[in-house]
Amino acid sequence: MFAAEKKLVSWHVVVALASLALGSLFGPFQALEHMGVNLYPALKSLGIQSYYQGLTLHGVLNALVWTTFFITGFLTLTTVRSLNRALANLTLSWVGFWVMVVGLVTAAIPLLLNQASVLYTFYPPLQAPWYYYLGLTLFVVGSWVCGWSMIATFLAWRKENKGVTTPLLALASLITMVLWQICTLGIAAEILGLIIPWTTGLVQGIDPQLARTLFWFTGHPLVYFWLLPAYVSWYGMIPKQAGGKLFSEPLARFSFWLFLLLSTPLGFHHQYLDPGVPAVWKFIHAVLTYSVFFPSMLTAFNVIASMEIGGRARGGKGLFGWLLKLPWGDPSFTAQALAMILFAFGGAGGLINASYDINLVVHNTAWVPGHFHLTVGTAVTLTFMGILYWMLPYLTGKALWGRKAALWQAWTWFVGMTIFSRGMHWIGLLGAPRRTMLGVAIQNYGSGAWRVPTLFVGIGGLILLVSGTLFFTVMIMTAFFSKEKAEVDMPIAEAAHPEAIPAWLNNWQPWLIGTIVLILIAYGPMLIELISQAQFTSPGFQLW
Ligand code: HAS
Repeated sequence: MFAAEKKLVSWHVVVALASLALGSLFGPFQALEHMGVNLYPALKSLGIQSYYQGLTLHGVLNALVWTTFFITGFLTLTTVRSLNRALANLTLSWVGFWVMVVGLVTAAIPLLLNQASVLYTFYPPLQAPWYYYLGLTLFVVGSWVCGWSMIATFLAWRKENKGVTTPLLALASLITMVLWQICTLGIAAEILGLIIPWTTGLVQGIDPQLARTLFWFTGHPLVYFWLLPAYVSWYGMIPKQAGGKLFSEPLARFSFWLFLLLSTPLGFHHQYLDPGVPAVWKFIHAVLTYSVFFPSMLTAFNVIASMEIGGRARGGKGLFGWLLKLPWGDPSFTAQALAMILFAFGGAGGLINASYDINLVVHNTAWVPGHFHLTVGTAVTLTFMGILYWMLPYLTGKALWGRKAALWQAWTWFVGMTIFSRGMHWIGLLGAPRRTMLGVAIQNYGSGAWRVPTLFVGIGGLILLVSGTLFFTVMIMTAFFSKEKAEVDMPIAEAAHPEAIPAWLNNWQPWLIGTIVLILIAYGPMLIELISQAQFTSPGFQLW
């Protein structure tokens, strides 16, 4: 069933994994550098000229490419499988895929030539060649097209199924893609309206404040574009994998709608220290940031309750006995459960970042990468790895090779990331800047207090290298060398209380209107002011 869609999604997975393989390779180099062992000079013969080129490749390939290719593939699969309907226009999905690939190749050339070492946030006035930004644009447009194909499929299904409630997996997947379509308008405006005219010489300068604001219009909801596919699995699949049922389906739907409503209008929490944004707007976005914390708390409650149902159905007794009965021998479940545990810490760190005054202590320090390695680096990436432990057999029809190795992989990622991010948070609190060669700083300034946390960073990075190697070994062995056949289906969870879903949780209109109105309120006046006062004066800089 869905053979054509499986082929399409397999190609998404191939590109995603190739990006993760190359991108994550730089992680241990960075971690070792922080520990005082700088191996970057040895990479020069391979064409990697500096720490910053490596860091840009690490950020772009992991945070942007691995995630987006995986997500567009995975959500296509969850949509068709849960609607039980083939894609309405398979060609459109292939077009989306190839536009993404062309965009990736176009952007990869200047990256590999060390012409675009502008880090993954590409803040002006750092400047890369215009075709780097063109590549990024094509990449995003390709992902839009993949989303349009999902929406077209949903509309065709809706015509054939009038009045039927949309299945949870499809609804959650579509909400995620719609969120993406809305939020990427920010970087589309930044790149097409400011950066490309500036890099092609049509205008002489750029306004960095306006560019940053447009970037974070997309940059914050981007993190929910990464997170929500993990939530699709935590709500829609993990209850079944745990042997139970989804505790509350209406609550799950409510959480996804809240993410659509609240993810975008809070980007100023990344700009608390930007002088060009008045304090009142920062305050409004701080309040909204605390409101987007709420659907994650609903998720924590609902997902843990669902796992408890599973643990008890498997014979677990007492207050916590059910925890031991969960399927800890299943690498797909274990990877995702461990991802959730570390997300609780990453989320708590997010609340610290979100606080206007405490942010002054952590902003632009190593604390921030400590935070996002627990969130996108673990909650998201380890969940996607866990998903692949059932999805690769589902796509290839081959049994997972090396279940034990996969289990070791999940645990080593958990342990490695715990140690690594502990070190990063710690050294950040000691004032170590992010995106900086700390080994050099330690040698020059001899800061003794940084010694132990940087050791944590290096050791954590090495454990993650072991984990990454195990992961790719399992993937390659399963795809190419597994002899055993396997009939695997997508694990779709049932609702524990299959009560009727209230109409307001199945209706796009009020949520879409609410989303647009809230964005206009939270961004409109400030964008008008920034645009009307824009100074296109800053030249481009190439500091590497
Ligand atoms: Fe963040 C910076 C605030 C979530 C990613 N964030 C970043 C950056 C990235 C990032 C990449 O307010 C750096 C950007 C850059 O390069 O400059 N973040 C938050 C807040 C949340 C949050 C309030 N972030 C995420 C997620 C990310 C992510 C998710 C990626 C996927 N973040 C900030 C702020 C900054 C920031 C500021 C700017 C800092 C600065 O100064 O630059 C919240 O959404 C978090 C809510 C989540 C929770 C956790 C709920 C727990 C769950 C699991 C429960 C299950 C359990 C398992 C415990 C409160 C759902 C039980 C297990 C069993 C076995 C039973």
